[in-house]
Amino acid sequence: MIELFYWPTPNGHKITIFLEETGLPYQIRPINIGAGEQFQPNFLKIAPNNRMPAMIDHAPADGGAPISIFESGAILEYLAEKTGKFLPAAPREKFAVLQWLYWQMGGLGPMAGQNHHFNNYAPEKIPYAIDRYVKETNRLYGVLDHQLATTRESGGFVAGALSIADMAAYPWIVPWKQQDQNLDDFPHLRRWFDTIRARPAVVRAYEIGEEIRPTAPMTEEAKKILFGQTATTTSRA
Ligand SMILES: N[C@@H](CCC(=O)N[C@@H](CS)C(=O)NCC(=O)O)C(=O)O
Repeated sequence: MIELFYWPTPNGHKITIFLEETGLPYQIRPINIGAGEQFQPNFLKIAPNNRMPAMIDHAPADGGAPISIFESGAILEYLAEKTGKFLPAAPREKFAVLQWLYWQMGGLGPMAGQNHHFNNYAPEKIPYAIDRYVKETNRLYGVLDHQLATTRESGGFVAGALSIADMAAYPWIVPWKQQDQNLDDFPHLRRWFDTIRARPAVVRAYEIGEEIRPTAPMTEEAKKILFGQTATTTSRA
């Protein structure tokens, strides 16, 4: 059984998509990041970066003690190896996937995240910051669109066949309007996006998110918890 510490955000959706795609049994432990639950001492023990998602595998393959993991990329890689799904074992094919997984972790996720912040949450509209992250998001969409054009004949997903690289990238394209992008400018990305969105496992993953998501918009209190954290925020928790 996988215990998943989760909140319905793009990084959270990555893992529920994987779990729904594979049918691996799991139980969600909601971590309400707007209420500061990411600072609970028990959570920090497994997720020292005070970010979700995180997970505990209570039945690891080696039969030993439970394994806990934080960082969505590491979780996807672990679960893919555990199940033998969505990450080929042969080095050539494996790294064709992993390079795009790390591209998402180091590029698309952080840049689109700053885009969301300055476009939607920052108390002042700072044109330079908005422009910088809207443009960088746009560049990354172009990179992905080009890659999807090149894999068209070999499966049509990021690395050819559907993989954890797709599951990492897709949730960060879902808010494309919020990111001030136009999916219709990227025909291959649009095709890929529509294909993934229609998958029953992806539909289920987002339904699960909707059941947990608060209906009210982010409160000022939640913004105080989420933005402006420093080193002392975690050490005081
Ligand atoms: N690189 C991390 C990022 C995780 C992350 O940023 N999670 C956000 C929600 S998407 C979070 O838990 N935020 C809580 C906070 O800012 O205190 C991953 O991919 O797992």
